[in-house]
Amino acid sequence: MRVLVTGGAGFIGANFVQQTVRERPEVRVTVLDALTYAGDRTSLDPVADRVELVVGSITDAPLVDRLVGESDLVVHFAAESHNDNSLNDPSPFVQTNLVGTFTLLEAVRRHGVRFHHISTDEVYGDLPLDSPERFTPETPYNPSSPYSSTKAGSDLMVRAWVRSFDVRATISNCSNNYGPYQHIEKFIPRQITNLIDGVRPRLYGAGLNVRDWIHVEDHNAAVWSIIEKGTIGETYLIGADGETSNLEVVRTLLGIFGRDADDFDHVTDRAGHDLRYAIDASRLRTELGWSPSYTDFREGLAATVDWYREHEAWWRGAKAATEAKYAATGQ
Ligand code: NAD
Ligand code: TDX
Repeated sequence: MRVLVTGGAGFIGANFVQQTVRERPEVRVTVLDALTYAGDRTSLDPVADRVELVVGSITDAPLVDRLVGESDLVVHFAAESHNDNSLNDPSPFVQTNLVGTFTLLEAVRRHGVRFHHISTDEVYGDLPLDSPERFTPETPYNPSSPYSSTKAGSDLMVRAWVRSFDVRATISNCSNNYGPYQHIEKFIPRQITNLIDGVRPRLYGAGLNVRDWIHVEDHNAAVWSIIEKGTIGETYLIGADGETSNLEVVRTLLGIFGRDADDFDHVTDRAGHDLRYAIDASRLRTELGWSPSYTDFREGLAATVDWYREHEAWWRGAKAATEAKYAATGQ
């Protein structure tokens, strides 16, 4: 089986490629990645001899057409993925998330290739802090940020291409991922690398916003379940019942580093900051038989801290520029 993985040098994509090569010797992987600031070819080093990396953009129609034509399956991770960046400059989000997904859809339509689209729970907007409500596949779309609105648009295109052109596609909307190889602009690795540097973690606003954390390997195992057992045209929500406030995450990290529980700073809140995400993943669990392996968040976080301690060479080069960008917005 020949699989084209877009965004395979990014956080979730690189984990997907490594897991796939480890667990599925019958799969031949080609990665298409533009190597933006968020992509890193060294994230594929452990499997470099088993993977072909093509450096290019998913908006490059002739390149995409050729690579899709040589594949049996496309797994589409490539995106501009950071909400804060989308508030500073939405234009690359429109290009990659909307135009790039359109370019891929047209190619899979032409070649009749199976497509799996990776998306986010943020397309559903947010939930109140103090409610038992969770997102389901029937929750109406209501995105808040330029990032989530472009992801929502890309999901809707996939649905339309399934209905109008019989494209064989599935969609998954996952909650917040954590684990190795996550860019240090994101919440958890930013705080871990701050703590390694002896800098206090930074919480947006009061820190009461809730995210539904899932380990990246559990996300990717769910993606394979959907590819192998999912129904064409369906949307699957992926989550591991990991609801935790940002304040609790920071306090857990402080505990792992042996620091005082109040050793953090509150900084300027994010504009339009979504309050709470929570996923009802029962379709995935009951229909496809998936369940997460990482069920102890503190243990998963501690392993992630170890990974960043042991892989300083992987993240150190981006630290100063990432923090300079945050300093400019008071965060
Ligand atoms: P990331 O930013 O770490 O990686 C994105 C990758 O896409 C990078 O390697 C980058 O170089 C590549 N890329 C960007 N623009 C490209 C283009 N035009 N052409 C080709 N490659 C391009 O992102 P991530 O956190 O790994 O997210 C991967 C996917 O998962 C995204 O679609 C995101 O919306 C979705 N998602 C992420 C999370 C999360 O918590 N990180 C949760 C749910 C869904
Ligand atoms: O320094 C910080 N302090 C802080 O309090 C940063 C960087 C973030 N935060 C807060 C904002 C959010 O409430 O932490 C929470 C998580 O922030 P991010 O890591 O930026 O993630 P989020 O905005 O929730 O989006 C993530 O999950 C869904 C991914 O980046 C998206 O790609 C995915 O779709």
